[in-house]
Amino acid sequence: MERTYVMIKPDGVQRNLVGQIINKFESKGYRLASMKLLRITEEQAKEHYKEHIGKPFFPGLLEYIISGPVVAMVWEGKDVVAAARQMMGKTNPLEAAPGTIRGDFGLDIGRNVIHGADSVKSAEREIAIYFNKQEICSYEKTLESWLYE
Ligand code: DAT
Ligand code: MG
Repeated sequence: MERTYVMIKPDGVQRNLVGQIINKFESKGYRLASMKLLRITEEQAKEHYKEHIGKPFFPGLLEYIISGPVVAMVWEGKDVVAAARQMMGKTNPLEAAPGTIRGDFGLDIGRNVIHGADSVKSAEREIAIYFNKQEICSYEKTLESWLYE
């Protein structure tokens, strides 16, 4: 069973999209393993987006991501890393397919509502930036026999 890191960005929180976004992951069948609302620090943001340090959009990205609270989540389930990326849609909301989160809720690449880890390795690294081990809940749900063959 895979685990991924998903984060509703400050614009998603401000625009009251938290419930709708969580609903998509829940109703798809993924299991919430942890969640919190937090204002991330500059240090966390730099660690999270370290691959983008030095790029022209980095200062704007940093300012945006620390500009208000985010909802940090850990979701578990079959192929959840790739599935979450598909559910989010392409990075630029104008290129994201209708029906995806960015496709339905966004307009601008610098206000694209949601983050999702791009690999199992990134997910592990990002989860460790925002959660400690005791905050990750391991449990089973009885309906899982109706989700998985
Ligand atoms: P993703 O969030 O789809 O993994 P990414 O890792 O390439 O995309 O970039 C991280 C974030 O940085 C992205 O969600 C929005 C911002 N970003 C990326 N490329 C950008 C660009 N060309 N102009 C402005 N912001 C950009
Ligand atoms: Mg990325």
